Amino acid sequence: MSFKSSYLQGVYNSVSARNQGEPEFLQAVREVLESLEPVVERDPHIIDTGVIDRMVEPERFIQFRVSWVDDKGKVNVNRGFRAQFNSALGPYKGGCRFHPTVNGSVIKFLGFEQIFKNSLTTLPMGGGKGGSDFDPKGKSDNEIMRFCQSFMTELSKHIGPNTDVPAGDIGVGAREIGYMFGQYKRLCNEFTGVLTGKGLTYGGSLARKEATGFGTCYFTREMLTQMKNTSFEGKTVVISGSGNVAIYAAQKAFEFKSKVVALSDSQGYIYDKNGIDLDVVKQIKEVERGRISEYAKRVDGAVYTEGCRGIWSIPCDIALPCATQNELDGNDAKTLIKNGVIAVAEGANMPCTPDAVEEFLNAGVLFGPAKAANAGGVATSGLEMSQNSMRYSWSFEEVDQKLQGIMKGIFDSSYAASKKYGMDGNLVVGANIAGFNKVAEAMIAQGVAY
Ligand code: NDP
Ligand code: 2IT
Repeated sequence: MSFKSSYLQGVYNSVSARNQGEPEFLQAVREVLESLEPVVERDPHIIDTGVIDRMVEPERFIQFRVSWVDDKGKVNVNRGFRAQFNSALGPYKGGCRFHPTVNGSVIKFLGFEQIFKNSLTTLPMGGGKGGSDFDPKGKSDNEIMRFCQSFMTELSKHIGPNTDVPAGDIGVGAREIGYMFGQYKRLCNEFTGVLTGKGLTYGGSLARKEATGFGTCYFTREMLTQMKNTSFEGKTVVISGSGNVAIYAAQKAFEFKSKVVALSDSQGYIYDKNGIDLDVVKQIKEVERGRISEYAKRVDGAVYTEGCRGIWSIPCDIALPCATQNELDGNDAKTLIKNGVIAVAEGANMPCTPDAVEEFLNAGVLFGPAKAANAGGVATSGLEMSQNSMRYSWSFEEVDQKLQGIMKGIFDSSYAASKKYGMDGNLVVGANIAGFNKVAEAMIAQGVAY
């Protein structure tokens, strides 16, 4: 599809020429540029400021070797990345992903989306992302520790509490953050809030672990009440993934009196018509670091099916994709619509393909895009930074209250922007424009320096 604006077409052409072989990054850029059509139309002056041309190019992109020794004494080499995408609103902020599929394209798509997501939170955070193609699966604790230490040995040269503050993402949770924090402290001789998602004994924030999943449900609640005059109560919910985001989205969905009947991992999915028993899931995933297939062995009546995509064939009212990018395509969307889905919110980053998003919007399904719907995680990371700066910590309830306020604010500003720009109820366009406007204003105010 081509752009209406020849200027935006030119920006996209230049990004695709410069970033060949990077399909995820181009997908993320295309979606934002498409959303900016009404902005450029209304305010052509934005073209002369060059903000859009500048925004699609990372301020800095760091790639480095991470070598580490496994338990057998063998030397392994992985690749580490950090995309420091945009610092207009604050220090670069965004997670680190450890997964074998990580490459420059994946890190750039995530870093690019993070700019707008962080802007939507209203907290002072720029956008960044990092990670490695290291596969934590099947590694011993000591191997994880040695890898994290080697990764941080290089990363420490590029980050700092006022420069760039990484956090977790796929394959990076409290254990990995702990090892990275320890290594940063050792190298820099500084106990600072240089990472978020830290353990509660050394500067972590209460409710950070729960925040992304809870936030996705808070956002979905706003869509349901404000756009369809309904609620979670009595609804059937399907959630993909069974990691940090999926587990706490499921917990909040249960608290909101809906029934979560399915979860997945990269190999398959479980269906439990009685409603998933989250204590069993937490034991398997958080304590044993096992596979979701174990659930069906432990819970009567639960069924495990190989192949993660089949999860979208389960009839539901609300679908929350919380695993990974492009996990739900146009055909999956058609199946969900046929089965009567009323709301979809992206707990993961870019889990729905462009075809799927189009299907949902055309069918009038409420659709919460990732930048808005999963911003609760990074928002609470922002709250962790605030607490670290104050050398103080808030109670779980205080953090959760602030998170709820932020998620409602993100919904309100996205919905308002969708109306203002003539795309009433299209929260993809609304979130992109609301996020963009603040960053653009800050970049223009700061001049053309990079
Ligand atoms: P976790 O590592 O805790 O869990 C990831 C889950 O997704 C696992 O169930 C994993 O299954 C599954 N998964 C990973 N890769 C694939 C794949 N290629 N195909 C199918 N399933 C896959 O990560 P999180 O829960 O933290 O992250 C999930 C998503 O949410 C990601 O898109 C992340 O970017 C996004 N996100 C995370 C935030 C956070 O605070 N953690 C904040 C905002 C967004 P398996 O175990 O088999 O690999
Ligand atoms: O995608 C994301 O927003 C995250 N992985 C969380 C980033 C953060 O800094 O908490």
